[in-house]
Amino acid sequence: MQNSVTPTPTHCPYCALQCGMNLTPAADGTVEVSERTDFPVNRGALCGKGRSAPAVLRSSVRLTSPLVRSGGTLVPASWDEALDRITEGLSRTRTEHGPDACGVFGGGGLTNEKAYTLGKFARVVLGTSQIDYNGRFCMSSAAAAGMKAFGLDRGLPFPLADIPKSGCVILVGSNLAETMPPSLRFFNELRENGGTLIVVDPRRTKTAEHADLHLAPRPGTDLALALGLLHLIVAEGRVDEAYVAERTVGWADARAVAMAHWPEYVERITGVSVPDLREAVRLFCEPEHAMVLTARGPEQQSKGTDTVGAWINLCLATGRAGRPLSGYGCLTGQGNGQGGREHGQKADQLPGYRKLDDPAARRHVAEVWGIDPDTLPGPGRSAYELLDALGTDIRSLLLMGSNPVVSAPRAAHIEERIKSLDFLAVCDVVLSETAALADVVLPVTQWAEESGTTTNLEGRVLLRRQAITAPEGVRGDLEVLHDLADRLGVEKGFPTDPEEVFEELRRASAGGLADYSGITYRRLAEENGVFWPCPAAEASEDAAGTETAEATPLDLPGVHPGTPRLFLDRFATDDGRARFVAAAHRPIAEEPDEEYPVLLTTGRVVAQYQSGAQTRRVDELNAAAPGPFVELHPRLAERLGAAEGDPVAVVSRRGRAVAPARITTAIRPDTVFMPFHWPGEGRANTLTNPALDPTSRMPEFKACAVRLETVKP
Ligand SMILES: Nc1nc2c(c(=O)[nH]1)N[C@H]1C(S)=C(S)[C@@H](COP(=O)(O)OP(=O)(O)OC[C@H]3O[C@@H](n4cnc5c(=O)[nH]c(N)nc54)[C@H](O)[C@@H]3O)O[C@H]1N2
Ligand SMILES: Nc1nc2c(c(=O)[nH]1)N[C@H]1C(S)=C(S)[C@@H](COP(=O)(O)OP(=O)(O)OC[C@H]3O[C@@H](n4cnc5c(=O)[nH]c(N)nc54)[C@H](O)[C@@H]3O)O[C@H]1N2
Ligand code: SF4
Ligand SMILES: [Mo]
Repeated sequence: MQNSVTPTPTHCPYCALQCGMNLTPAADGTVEVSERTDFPVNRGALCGKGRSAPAVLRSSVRLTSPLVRSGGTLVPASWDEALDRITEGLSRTRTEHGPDACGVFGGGGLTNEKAYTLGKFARVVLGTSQIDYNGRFCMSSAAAAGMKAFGLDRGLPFPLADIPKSGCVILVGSNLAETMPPSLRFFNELRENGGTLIVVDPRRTKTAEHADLHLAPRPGTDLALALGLLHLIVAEGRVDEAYVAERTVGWADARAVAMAHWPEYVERITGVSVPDLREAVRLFCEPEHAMVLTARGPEQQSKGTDTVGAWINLCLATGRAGRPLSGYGCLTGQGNGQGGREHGQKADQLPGYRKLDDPAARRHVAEVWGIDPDTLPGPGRSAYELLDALGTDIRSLLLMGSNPVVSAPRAAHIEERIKSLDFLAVCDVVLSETAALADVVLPVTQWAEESGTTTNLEGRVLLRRQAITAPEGVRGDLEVLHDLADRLGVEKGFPTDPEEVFEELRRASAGGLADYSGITYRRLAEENGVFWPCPAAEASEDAAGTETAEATPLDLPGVHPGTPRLFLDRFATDDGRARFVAAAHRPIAEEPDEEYPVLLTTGRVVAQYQSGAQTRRVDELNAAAPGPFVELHPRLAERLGAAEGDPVAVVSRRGRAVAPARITTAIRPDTVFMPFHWPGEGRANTLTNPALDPTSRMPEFKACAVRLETVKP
């Protein structure tokens, strides 16, 4: 902590870029953000959310006292009373219904230390298998596809700085000009260097405006699109046969599936013309290096895992994975979307990206935790399934770092499930829509008020440093978990110092896929982040077939430099080869019909973040993005009889939402788009379909059937 005028170098609380910034506390109690140019991801640039993040530190918008429900309303209470109430609530559920009736729900915004401790708390203190987190709604399909294809899942297998040196990048369903604005620079530099950018999005987004080629498929048809491109790659003789033979498995089956997807058939399914398909193949295949990057567009589908697999196939067939300046990557979303899924808050995982059903993994982690491996619960339900079981199988819930009343699919139903709980405790910095339903709300410290590590979309582990002192009345999440563990009879093993937690996490992750054992707070501070896997010196066998970093200040014998680039020698599978997937096109879970003839897709705008719990409390962001809207094509608007700004009702089988029309030719005429940042009447998730991907358990946020109605004033 620093109180002098020296700025503290730290990182933004929001998205997966984890932009570097400097914070300086001012005399009037506010905090000033200034440029931090030494961090290579953003080199000083910030988006409006990052610049205005200190506004959420003000006491006027945040919680500064615990709240407990009394006579139906939430009233301020002491920490002791609030913690006692949570202890009682959880203990009663456990006694009456067994440990699995206690649920825990986490978030990809939590630091590695918090995510790790939350997973340990669930399994060791509560003894429950019922823990999952909002990352399941985020990039879980890409994670599953990456594991299948490469044996390892890390957002990008290379630093962002490699992008300008590649020859072509296909961005599938990412609107990074709005969702990660400082990253646009890398794509503009790619084009300045003579490379090309292809954007695949049903809307001509701000990102698509920077593209050399924009393909606008019908939502939910990315799998067919990738198969059509692979078909042309084969038909035009562009397969790298030597690479396929040497470094992959499963080509014959993948090839057979692709050959059944003729360009004309794919055009009919996707709406992307055959000449555009051919042009995309030419741009992708001609340069020596090329990349495919996916984001939520193709991933948030009930076939997201196969869809991402089909895009990975394009890299494999053309020899563009595990080679310099080439490869497949997923643009993770939340500040710690990557690390949050590696250290044990996911239903089926233990720290270090270990599997909960692997006996060796259980033994290793149980030893670090000082428990008998037989007492470790098994895998639990996925996020939507967990929320759907609230009030029935799961009677009490501890929630940290998510606002599902706004962000879960089929949100009105989930809101009812939450209300039917016997007991709900929420730790948050603000009174979110979900916190407002709780029996106990605990006010916690925020990014600038505490230290901790996050892992950005490049797999770069970073140190966020405390820059200011938290206001009186709030406590850290780690302190909350420590105090609850203590009250629930586990006095040891829940330290409140993040560095102490990290030291334990290092040991727990040692030897796992996401090995952090060679990383220390000191290194993170000195090296501007370290890429995992980074085993401790004595175990520095190269797990992932990787190239190690350029010389660093700590490039000493016995110190592993970290792994900026993965798979250059071999993939992380047992035999070192990547796996093709062979999956044919299939429709979305809910195709439009006579009653619901239009497709709804959902996503983000630049000035709001997620459920909006934080950013809806910042005036300048609200001025830029004041509320929900329904984006629709002029032809659809005309048929409906709606003019710009008219309220439009969007109705699905799950419910009805109303928001003003925003009419634009930038969207397909068969599709409407709604951002999901707002609660209430305009809540997009009232409409969305919780159909789940069979592997990743990701809900289909990106496509469902709706009808539009005008609303009488
Ligand atoms: N401003 C802002 N930035 C954010 C966030 C935020 O809430 N606000 N959230 C952060 C998080 S957690 C995440 S996960 C990332 C998300 O980052 P992105 O994935 O870039 O965000 P989205 O807007 O959800 O989706 C991207 C695009 O997918 C398109 N799309 C819709 N359906 C389909 C489809 O079927 N196929 C294809 N190919 N595209 C489709 C949408 O039109 C949209 O433009 O952003 C991070 N950054
Ligand atoms: N329709 C539709 N729905 C979507 C999506 C979509 O594209 N379309 N995208 C999905 C995706 S990708 C995501 S990631 C989810 C995100 O949706 P949510 O999971 O709701 O994410 P946030 O709004 O970031 O919620 C984080 C909450 O935790 C609080 N918080 C922040 N930091 C901390 C902390 O350190 N400790 C504690 N205890 N609390 C903290 C914040 O104030 C906020 O209330 O939404 C999903 N929902
Ligand atoms: S792009 Fe992401 S990390 Fe960077 S300032 Fe904006 S929200 Fe923060
Ligand atoms: Mo996300």
